[in-house]
Amino acid sequence: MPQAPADDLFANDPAAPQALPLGAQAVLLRGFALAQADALVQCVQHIATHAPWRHMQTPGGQTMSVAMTGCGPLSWISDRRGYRYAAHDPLTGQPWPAMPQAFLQLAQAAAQQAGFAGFQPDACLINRYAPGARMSLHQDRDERDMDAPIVSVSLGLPAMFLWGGATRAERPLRVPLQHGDVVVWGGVDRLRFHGVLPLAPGAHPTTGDCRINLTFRKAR
Ligand code: MD3
Ligand code: FE
Repeated sequence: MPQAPADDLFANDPAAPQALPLGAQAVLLRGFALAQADALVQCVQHIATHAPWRHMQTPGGQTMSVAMTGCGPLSWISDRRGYRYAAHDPLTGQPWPAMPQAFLQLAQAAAQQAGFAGFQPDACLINRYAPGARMSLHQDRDERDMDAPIVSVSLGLPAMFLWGGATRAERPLRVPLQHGDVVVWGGVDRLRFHGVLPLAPGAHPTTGDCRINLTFRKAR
């Protein structure tokens, strides 16, 4: 048997930690959530029984292709009146479901790993991409505390992420995101433009025919 070179020893080990810098204060933690992924998806399904998936309207009157729900004290909503964080789900009139311990622990562990100790998210927006769903280039600037990072967890089908610059004009890099990947970005990278290309169809053992993305934020 030919011997694998020493630097390839972990090439096929899904548990091998890999931190890929995307910017001065943005890092992709490949597979960071893999061990918890099934449990996270079960939590998402439970959350969606209380706060159903919905396609929000933009202030311009477009219907978003991504279905959303959320949990935590706050979650992000959009309608014809604008974007904002809200304590209640406008569909049910109820408070958002509580943030599961497993969500909070993972978000805090990832933030710490990326150099943002003490991250206390108060909002988790949950995005569901069916084939063809996309997110056009935007900045996340509805949070009051721009010093806190955002932690993103990718589950299920892979997606091509667009990692842009400080202005819309900068041509974005393409970053493939896979099941279990976690991205943390803050500081000087906090206001970068970003988006997601239309999801390709496929089948994933954990999520079936979709991609789910969790984003943890400090909104207030
Ligand atoms: C990866 N969501 O909800 S995750 C959003 O995949 C949002 O659903 C996207 O943008 C999603 O506001 C993106 C967050 C993210 C942001 C910047 C990145 C992931 C990144 C930069 C490089 C790689
Ligand atoms: Fe975003």
